[in-house]
Amino acid sequence: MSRNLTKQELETYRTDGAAVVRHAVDESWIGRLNKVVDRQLATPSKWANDANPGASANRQFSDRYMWRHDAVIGSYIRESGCARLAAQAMESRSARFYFDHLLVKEPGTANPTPWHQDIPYWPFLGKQICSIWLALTPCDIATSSLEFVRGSHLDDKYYMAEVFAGDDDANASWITQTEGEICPDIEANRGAYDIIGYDMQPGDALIFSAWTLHGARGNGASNTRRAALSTRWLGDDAIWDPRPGADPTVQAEDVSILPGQRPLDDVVFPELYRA
Ligand SMILES: O=C(O)CCC(=O)C(=O)O
Repeated sequence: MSRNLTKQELETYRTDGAAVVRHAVDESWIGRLNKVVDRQLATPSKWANDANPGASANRQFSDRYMWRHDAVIGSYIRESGCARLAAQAMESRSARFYFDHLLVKEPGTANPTPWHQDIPYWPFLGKQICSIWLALTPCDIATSSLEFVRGSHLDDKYYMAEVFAGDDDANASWITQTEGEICPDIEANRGAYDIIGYDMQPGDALIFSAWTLHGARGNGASNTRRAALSTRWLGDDAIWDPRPGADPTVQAEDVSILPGQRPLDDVVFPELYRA
C-alpha cells in the first residue's frame, strides 16, 4: 500500500509548514523498523548520540545515516512511497534522499527536544526541503510527539542550530559553529506562538518543512518508548551549501557537486521519485 497526499494535507503543509499524514505507509514497515530501533540501541553507529548508554529508561538516543548499509531502511526509503509523499508536500517534480534519522526517547526521558529549524544543520539551501517523521510507537504531546510553530516556515528566519541534550562533544562542536539568529525561547512564551501538535499512532507521519520551527517535550510515559524515524528529502530547488556547522555525515569530499549546484550526485543523494 502507498498513498498520495490529500488536497487538505497539501494545503496544511503549505500554510502551516507541517501536516499530519495518517497511515502514511503500510503498517508492515512498523515492525521491521522497530527491530532496527532495538538493534541500533544495542549497537549504535558512529553517528549515534546517546544520553544514557544501555539504560532502558531516561535515555534520549539518536542515530542517523544508516540507509547505505541497512537493508530495512534502504527498502523503506525506496519502496514505502515516502519519496512520493515528500515530493508532493514540497510541490517538487523530484525527491532526492538526504539521510535517515532515528529518534528515540525511552520511558521517563526528561530531555525535551529544543525548538529549532532543521535547515541550519544541513549543507543545503532551498525552500523545497522537508522531513517525514514516521511514528514507530504511539505518542502524544506529553510523550514527545513533535510540536510546530504554525506558519514559521514563511517567516524568512534562519536560526542558529541548537545543541540537543545528550549530544556528545563531537556533535556539539559542529553544531555550535552554525550561524544565524538566536532562536527565541518559545517554550517559555508558548502563549505568544501558534503551536500545533498531534497524537500519533505507529504508521502516522508528520511531514514538515526544514524551515518550520519544531520541538518536543520529554517522554513522560513511565513504561513506553517513543521512537520515530525521520527521513530527509531534497526537492527541485535544493542546492548544495557546505558551510561551518553543517552535519558532517556528507562532506565536500564525498560529493562531485560544487557549492551552489543541485545535488545531482546519484550515489550520495539518490533520486527516489520523479513525477
Ligand atoms: O524526534 C524528535 O525528538 C526530534 C525530531 C526532529 O527534530 C526532526 O526530525 O527534525
